[in-house]
Amino acid sequence: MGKKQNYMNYRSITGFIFAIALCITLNSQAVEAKTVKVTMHAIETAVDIDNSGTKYDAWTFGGAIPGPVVRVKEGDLVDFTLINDKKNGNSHSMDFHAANVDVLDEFSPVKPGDSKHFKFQANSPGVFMYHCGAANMAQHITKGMFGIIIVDPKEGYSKAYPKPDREYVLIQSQYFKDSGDAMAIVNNVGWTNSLINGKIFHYDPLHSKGLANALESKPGERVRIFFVNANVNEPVALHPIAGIWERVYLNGNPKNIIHGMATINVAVSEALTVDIVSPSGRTTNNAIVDHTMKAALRGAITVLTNSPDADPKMGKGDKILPR
Ligand SMILES: [Cu+2]
Repeated sequence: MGKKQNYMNYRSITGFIFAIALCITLNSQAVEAKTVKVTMHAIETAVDIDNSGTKYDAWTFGGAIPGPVVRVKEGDLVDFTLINDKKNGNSHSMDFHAANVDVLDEFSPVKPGDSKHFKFQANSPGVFMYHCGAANMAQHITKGMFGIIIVDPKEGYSKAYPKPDREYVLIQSQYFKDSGDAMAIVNNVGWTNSLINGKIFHYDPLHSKGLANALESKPGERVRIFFVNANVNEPVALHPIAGIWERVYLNGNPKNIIHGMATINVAVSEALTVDIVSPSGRTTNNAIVDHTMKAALRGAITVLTNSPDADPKMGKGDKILPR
């Protein structure tokens, strides 16, 4: 009898210790992952398509092309709401490439005046496109409904994924002057320009006749670029003229490293992270281009100036996507 009681006590004590250990483990996981609330409004509105103020009837997330930068940490729960403004003429939807969900449920279209709420856990680190998937999808994307979600790795920076001095988001897309003809867009007919973050030659002072500001860094700094190919039909040959991609992280995942690339091919809808380190001790410029000439000369040229006078705020905080 006494022996049995001792055995029972021993069992309940080990069970108790095990339960405490489990609680501590679960709690420490819960503390790490956050819930990040993201609300976007689908807004059909006119926007500037170049640095001279040429207007374009766009469809947007939040009133600008591209939509807002969403930035979370690996493991975070994204709590997302899409509100389709009742003044809009079209249904819209949200397709996050960082989500593992149901295309017929979470990504379904939302009528004007309605909203849609869903959640997903951002379990893959890297960079991902998001876009509207409502029909005709080619038209909704070229009209401006796309953006980037950055999922920072939970391990943080490391030797393989060093802390950059500056970060920039560059999102390339195709511009069709007659964006009312959805089937022409599908067939790539009438593509007149390339947009970088919503504008033709957005950060190219030379081609924008002095109206543009180049991206900035200081000599010798590591500049990290989060790039998205939001074209509907054209791959991108991403090349930094007068430089080399010191590293390329496919899909932005720190585990997918390629070293010393002059040009990296970026598929339609693909996102990736590239690092460039300029020579120290002198001022230099890079022209980050889609080396596919029909895209470069349509607007896909971005100047990065590496100078001691670089604005210390550029490429940091909300200046990673200069509007
Ligand atoms: Cu849409």
